[in-house]
Amino acid sequence: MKKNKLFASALAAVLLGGFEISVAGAQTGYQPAPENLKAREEFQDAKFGMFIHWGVYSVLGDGEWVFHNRKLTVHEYERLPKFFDPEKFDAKAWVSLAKAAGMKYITITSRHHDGFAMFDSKVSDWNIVQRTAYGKDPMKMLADEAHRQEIKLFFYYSQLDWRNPDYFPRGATERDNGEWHNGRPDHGDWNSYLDDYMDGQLRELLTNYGPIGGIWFDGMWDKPNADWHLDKTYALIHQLQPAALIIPNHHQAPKPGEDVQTFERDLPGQNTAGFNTKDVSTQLPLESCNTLNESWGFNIGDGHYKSPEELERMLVQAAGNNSNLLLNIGPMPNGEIQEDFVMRLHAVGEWLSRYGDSIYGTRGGPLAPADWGVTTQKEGKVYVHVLNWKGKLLALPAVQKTIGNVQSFPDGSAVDFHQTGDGVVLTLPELKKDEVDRVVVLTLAKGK
Ligand code: FHN
Repeated sequence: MKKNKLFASALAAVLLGGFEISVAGAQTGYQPAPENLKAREEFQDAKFGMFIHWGVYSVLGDGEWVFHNRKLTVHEYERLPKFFDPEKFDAKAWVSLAKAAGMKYITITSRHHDGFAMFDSKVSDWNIVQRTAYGKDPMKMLADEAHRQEIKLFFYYSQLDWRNPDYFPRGATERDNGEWHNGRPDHGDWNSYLDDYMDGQLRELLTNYGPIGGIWFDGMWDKPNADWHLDKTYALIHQLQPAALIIPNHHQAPKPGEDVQTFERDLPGQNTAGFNTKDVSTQLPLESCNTLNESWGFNIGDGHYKSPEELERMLVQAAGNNSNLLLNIGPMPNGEIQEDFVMRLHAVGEWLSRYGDSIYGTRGGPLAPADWGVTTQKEGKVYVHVLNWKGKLLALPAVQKTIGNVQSFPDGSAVDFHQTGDGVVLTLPELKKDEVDRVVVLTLAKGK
């Protein structure tokens, strides 16, 4: 899509320009609190989350980068909130949909690059309560409902800001070869932007919404060489809610103070998108985010929906790469989630109701992902997810422990196998019609 090309080229410009991308001053000496370590484990167990991009940009049905892509001025963009009145927004329906899809957490844009707070902020009136006819705080409604339905809610927070004059000097997206001047003055107070505006809003998000899952940061890549005062911001978050996870989408190796490493439109380490790092943490939980169609924010012309089968495979691939999948939808400006998303999510939820045991609570399996598929593991079991193998016999590399028995999953029928020191040969169950993932579970003999 247009935005993605622009985004990729902005990043490529930074990379090709020979800059060493570095984020100065992360939270040095950070020791995660016990509740943070517990939250990391729970995060890994969760495996599947709902990503939601929703803001005043949704009104134009052209994605969340419309401010930038149409080269609008701040003055023009400021008219947009007047048209945002999501009278059909129903927090219960959104949370229930995530649960029906088998998703175990939700990450929503509390504000995107337009800087517009989708929550009741006292730091600035550039927020949903004060600038829209709607006048309510959907983040509060969602947080309350998420607590009621016992699902974790994370707030996406864009550090990049296309409206605030103090976001100065400007980053790569606005310089954009000098083609976009959105009318901001050529001066601003960067320190005040970070310490007063951004940290002020983060303090609100971490105090007014009950316990939250964490903060999902995005946008540092716009000014890769700036001092983002991460030391201060990360310490503030960990002090206000020690269990809250910091998940930065800066496309680099993790910095001290960060709790999860996330990858955009990519499996960990693969960098097919061209802007992710190939450095994969062996310490932190991993996450991979992707879109259900091709857009993040509501895009009225994007009908490129992934099928339930593709989504299920994406989730299996993520789990087999020891990662979560955070799957995005962009609700409509009236607050409804379009049926195209709803029915696909229900289908995935139905599949997970049968195959979930081979996904939830697992970690990446003992065998490296291969052309035929991936493995996951938990509690003395190895789940072999055969995604791409039509033959009857499948030869796997050696599994360190002795295998007690092998069963087809989830039906439990016995599967023939032959284990030697060199590997394991499985006689695979027949491929059923439309089966997306043939799962075979190896139960390891105790103590060997
Ligand atoms: O520019 C954003 C984009 O709009 C979207 O929010 C994605 C989600 O991972 N992150 C960006 C770029 O990395």
